[in-house]
Amino acid sequence: MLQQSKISIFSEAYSKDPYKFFSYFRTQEPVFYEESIDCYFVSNYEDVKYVLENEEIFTTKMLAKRAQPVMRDRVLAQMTGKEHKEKKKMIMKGLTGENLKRLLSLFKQNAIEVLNPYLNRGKIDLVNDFGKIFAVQSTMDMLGLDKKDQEQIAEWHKGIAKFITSFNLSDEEIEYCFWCSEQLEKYLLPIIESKKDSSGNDLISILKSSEFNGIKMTSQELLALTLNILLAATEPVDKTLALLFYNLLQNPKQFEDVKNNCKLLKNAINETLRFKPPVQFIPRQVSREVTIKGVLIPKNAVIINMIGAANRDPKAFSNPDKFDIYRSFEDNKAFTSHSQNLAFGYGTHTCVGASLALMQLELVANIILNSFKNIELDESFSYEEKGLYTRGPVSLVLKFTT
Ligand code: 2IO
Repeated sequence: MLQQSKISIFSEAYSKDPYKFFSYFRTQEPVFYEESIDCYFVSNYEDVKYVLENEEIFTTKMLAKRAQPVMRDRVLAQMTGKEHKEKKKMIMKGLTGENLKRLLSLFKQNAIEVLNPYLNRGKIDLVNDFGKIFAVQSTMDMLGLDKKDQEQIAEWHKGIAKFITSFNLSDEEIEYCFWCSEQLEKYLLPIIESKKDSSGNDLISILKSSEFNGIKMTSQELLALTLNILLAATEPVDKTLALLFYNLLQNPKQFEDVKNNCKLLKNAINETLRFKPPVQFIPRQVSREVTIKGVLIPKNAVIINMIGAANRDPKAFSNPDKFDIYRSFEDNKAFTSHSQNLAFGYGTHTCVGASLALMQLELVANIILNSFKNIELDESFSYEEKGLYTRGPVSLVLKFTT
């Protein structure tokens, strides 16, 4: 049996600050086995990239267990070949051209509406007063759902996110996640069924009116893709936004530069995603025995790519533990499937929403920078991050003038 790592990713120390263990993992235990969850962890940039690039050896088959039970059918990342290509195109249709314009104007409305009541208070928690609410509202607009149900959707979304982004859940917790997934199914199926073909430009309507191999998707398939988008478009938003502002506040010179030149926001967002990726783990399953850094990984084993650690690898980024928005000029493929920064993955299964995420974050950051002046962390606030699989600030209380 393989030796367990000397440091447990389930320890309190790791959960408090995973970043301080990354260099140890990369150099001392570049591939380690975690027995309690029967997974191999990979942390070097070159290895993570190699895994993500080779989809024949490193498949997404483990999603049948890790995602499908709460997604109710296959998600996009489980698909391969022509099916994956075509269905990805269908989703992209809802996120580009005229549909993109419409989405960005809806995002803008949502952002302004949620921020407005805080303007004369001079204080806002960017995570809990803004980010989480904005994320759910914007995703619901994308899917063409009625925002009157946003609190309900937010609650059920938490349950499915918990299932996919946790290890070692208790039976009761799993039952609760399944319950959330069932509630979402009960809520969404009638909506999916009632949407008329080619009547709308929301994602559910677009997917419903599309065909693959001349055949329409079943309601169950549409449900899974809807839940996939609900999760992927909601979960990382508040985290990335709060990390962006926190990183900039910690680096006043760079913050000044961004305020004086909003074109630098793209770099700041890319660097935020490199420095502290909100999605820390990307799993894969090996289709045959393979050896990485001398460690034999048996057929069918599950590998967890440590994105945070790979993005801090000095072999890929100079001075990696420094937040530096100017390094992003070197990443000329940022927000594409061949980005240097691995926060959105790499290759075939790179996040479909990457470029939309960039535009959404730019839009929100611009609104905040234009409406809030003299932004500072509130004195009473103490910074804390939470999460192993997805990770971000618990809250971010900002003081400002208008
Ligand atoms: C169901 C984990 C927030 C995705 C999964 C296969 C989701 C898939 C991801 C990201 C982010 C979420 N995996 N988005 O890592 O669609």
